[in-house]
Amino acid sequence: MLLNPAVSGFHPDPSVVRVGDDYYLACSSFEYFPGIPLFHSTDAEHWTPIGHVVTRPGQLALEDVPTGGGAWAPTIRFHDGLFYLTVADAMGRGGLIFTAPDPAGSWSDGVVMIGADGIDHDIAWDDEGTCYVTYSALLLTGPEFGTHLGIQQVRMDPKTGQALEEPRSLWSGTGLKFPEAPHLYEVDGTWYLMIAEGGTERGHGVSIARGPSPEGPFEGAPVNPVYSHRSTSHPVQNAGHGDLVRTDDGWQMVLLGTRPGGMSQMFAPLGRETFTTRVQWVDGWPVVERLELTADLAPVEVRSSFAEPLGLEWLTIRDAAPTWVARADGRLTISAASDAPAVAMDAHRPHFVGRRQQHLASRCSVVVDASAGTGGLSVRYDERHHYDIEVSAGLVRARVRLDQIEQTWEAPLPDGPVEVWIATSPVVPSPGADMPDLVTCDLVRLGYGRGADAVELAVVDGRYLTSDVTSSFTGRVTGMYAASGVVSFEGFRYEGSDA
Ligand code: 6LW
Repeated sequence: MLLNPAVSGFHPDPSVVRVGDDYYLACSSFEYFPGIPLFHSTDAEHWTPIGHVVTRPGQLALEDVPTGGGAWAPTIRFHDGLFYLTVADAMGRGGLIFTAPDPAGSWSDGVVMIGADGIDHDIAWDDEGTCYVTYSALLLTGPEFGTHLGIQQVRMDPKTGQALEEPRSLWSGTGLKFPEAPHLYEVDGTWYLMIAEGGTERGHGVSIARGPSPEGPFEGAPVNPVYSHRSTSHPVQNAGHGDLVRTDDGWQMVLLGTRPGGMSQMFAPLGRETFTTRVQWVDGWPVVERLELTADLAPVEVRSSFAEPLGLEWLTIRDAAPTWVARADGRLTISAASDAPAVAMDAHRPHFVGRRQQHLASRCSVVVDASAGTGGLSVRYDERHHYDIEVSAGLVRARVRLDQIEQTWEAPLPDGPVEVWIATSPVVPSPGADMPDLVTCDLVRLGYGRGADAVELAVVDGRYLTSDVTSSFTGRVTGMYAASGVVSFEGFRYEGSDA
C-alpha cells in the first residue's frame, strides 16, 4: 500500500517527473509565496520538500492577484539536461515556462507563453525535438473571460514562449465539464493524452485517449473516466488531475483529492491534497488501482524556535519581498502595515506568516508579546474567510470572519506575553446528533493559556472554512500576524494527527 496522502495539506494539481533514480513533484500555490513547492523522492512514495520555483519578486504577478488566482497546475518535465516547469499564473502573468538545471533552484524568471491562452499547460517533446504545449483553453482574460474552448495544442519555441502555429483543438474527453489538466506521454511508440474532466469538485475524474502522434488523432479509451471517486463514499473525494510516472516496479499516478468530513462528505477542511496510486497497462490502456488512505500515519509535532531561518513550510500572502518580518533572539517580529484595515486579516496582503494545516486534527500555538501592538494567530482560506485569536494590551479576542459576517468573543488578560492557540478536531457522526453535527467536518477551537490555565474562548463550526464555502479553492493556512504596531512571537508549535 502506498503512503497516502503523498503530500498532505493544500497541495493540489500535482505533476511528477523521473530523472535517473530521482523523482520530483510540483504543486499549485495560488497567491502564496514562495510559490510552486517542489518535492524530491527516491521511491515515488516518500516526498521531501526541496524548495520552490518562485523565490523572487516578478516571477509571478502575486502582488495584485485576485483571490483564487496565482500559480495554477504546474507540469514538471526534463529535456536535454534542463528541468522545465510550465504553469498558469492565473489572472496574473498568464502561461509561463520556467527552467532550472537543478530543481532545488534557482529557477529562471519565467517566459510568458504567447498564443496558448488557457490554463494547465503541459510541455512535451517528440523524438525530433519538436516541443508541444497542450493546455486547457479556459480564457481568463478579455471579454471572453470564462469561455472554455476545450483542450488545445500548439507547437512552441520554449525559449521564447512563442507558439509556432494557431491553436489546434484536440480530444477533450467524454463531454463532462471542464476538460483540463492535459498531459501528453509517449509509451512504447503510442502517444497518450490524459486529461481531467468532470470539474475539480465531486465529479472529478481522469480520462485518456491514444493516437499515433503527439498531435493525434486521439481515440478515447473504451471506458472513461479511467479513474474517479464520483458517487462513491470513498474517504478521498474529488480524485482527478493525474500525472503518470514510470517507476522500477511499474507505473504510478499522482493526483489530487480531498478528505471531506461528515456524513454527506461535503466539506473538506484541508482543500485539495496530493495522493498516489499504482497503474497497470492492459491492452494498451491504463488500469488505475483504487487508492487507499494510509491508516497509521504517525502524529507530527514541529516546533519553530525562530533561532534558524524560516523553513520551507512558511508562507506569506501576495508578498515576495516581505520587509515587515524579522528574526532576533529566537523571536519572530512582525510589524503591522500602516494602512491595515480594522480587521487585519481582511487585508489583501496582510502581514502574516503561516503554514499549511496538514492534518485533520491539529493544534497551532505560539506565545505572543503584544506590549507594542496587536496581533495573534489566524487560520485562513482567504481575506474573506478566516478565524483569528488576537491579543492587544489587556485583552484577548477570538474572531470569526465569514464574508460580511463577523463575530467576536473577548476576555480580559493580565499584561505580558500569552500563549494563544487554534485547534481543529474532526467531527465523527454519532447517534442522536443534531443534523449540523452530522454534516460538518470539524470544529475549530480558539483559545489562550496553557495547561490547567487554558481558556477556550470560542468553538466554531469548521465547515465555513473549507473550499466548498470560501471564495478560494486553496486550503487552510495558519500563522502569525500583526494588526497594529510591532508584535513578537516565540515558540510556534504545530501538532497534527490523522489517527
Ligand atoms: C487548475 C485546474 C483546476 O488549474 O483548478 O478546476 C485549477 N480545476 O486544473 C487550480 O487548481
